[in-house]
Amino acid sequence: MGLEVSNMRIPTAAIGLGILLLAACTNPQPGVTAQVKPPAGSSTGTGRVFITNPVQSTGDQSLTDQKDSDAAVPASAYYTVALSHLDGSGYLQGKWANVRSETGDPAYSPTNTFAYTRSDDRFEQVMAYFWVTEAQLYLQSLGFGSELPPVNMESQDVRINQWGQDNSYSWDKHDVIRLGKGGVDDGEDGEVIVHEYGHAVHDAQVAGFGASLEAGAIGEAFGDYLAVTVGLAVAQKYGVPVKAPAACVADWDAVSYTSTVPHCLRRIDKDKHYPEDVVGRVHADGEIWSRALWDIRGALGAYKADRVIINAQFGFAPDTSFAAAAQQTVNTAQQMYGSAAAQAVRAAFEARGIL
Ligand SMILES: [Ca+2]
Ligand SMILES: [Ca+2]
Ligand SMILES: [Ca+2]
Ligand SMILES: [Ca+2]
Ligand SMILES: [Zn+2]
Repeated sequence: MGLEVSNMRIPTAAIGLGILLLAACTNPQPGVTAQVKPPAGSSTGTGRVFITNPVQSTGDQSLTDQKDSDAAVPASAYYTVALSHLDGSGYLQGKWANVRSETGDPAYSPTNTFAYTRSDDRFEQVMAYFWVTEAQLYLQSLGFGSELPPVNMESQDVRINQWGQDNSYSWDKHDVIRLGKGGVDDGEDGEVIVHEYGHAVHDAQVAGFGASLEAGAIGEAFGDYLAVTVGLAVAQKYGVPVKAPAACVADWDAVSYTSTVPHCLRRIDKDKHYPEDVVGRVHADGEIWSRALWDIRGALGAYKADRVIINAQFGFAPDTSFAAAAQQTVNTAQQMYGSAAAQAVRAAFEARGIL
């Protein structure tokens, strides 16, 4: 199901105005608010979030949006977490994420305490800050930025806006993740946020990545895979149960669009095979590639698999084919972990008909 508008462009004037207005309302006058800012150097705080989303953590597939009402989601779906790497301004800006919203007030706390419920637009801002930061920290835990080259190791801009449809997308030309509010607000599902972060990762690794249908499908597939692998790592870190199939992507965002259970926007464990299951749409065709990534994870374990998968992406051409990208991934596995790992990666792509 293709619910993202990729390649969308916004009139530059509108962007400029939006940024001006945002700048006006999120940058307090020096001296006016200085006394209520967090103490200098206060980079940590707390936030209230979903992990990864309410359907996955409660196992209740009957949850629905109910027009963004607090009553639609039980209190047990909220988790209080540590927020890290804040810049001390009192806003949700920091070393790895820079969140601005075009709806509602910008979340601000002189004590870096950000506890909101879902009907408050500031809740999605906290979600965006938390999940983008966690995604970058996960990449760093794999060695990217130390032993391996950095991957999108910068304060990623995120914008939340009120567009009518479900239209989250990563706008590579301006390096900004946009989260829409169609159906369930996109920012209420950690897997939607990390999926978009996956596009930012590709954009950071290979300029202009996604210039062919198969490259576009790889982009969607990797976003789905990253959403799952980061989501599972964070759930484990905070002791949050996973009560939906692990391979189900965006369980909560999907409730507005799917009628069968479990609600999944897409899955990364489908049995699609190349080339007969190709339909010419990036999200659907991506399910061929993401299944291969899922199988690599099954064979090598999350840590090795994710290091290989992401490290290989540095060598993908912007308009790569499935076959070329698969071969690059096999070669990377060979380089990093030797023949047995390379053979396991090859087997995963062979099972999809890609190699
Ligand atoms: Ca909301
Ligand atoms: Ca970026
Ligand atoms: Ca949505
Ligand atoms: Ca999920
Ligand atoms: Zn996408």
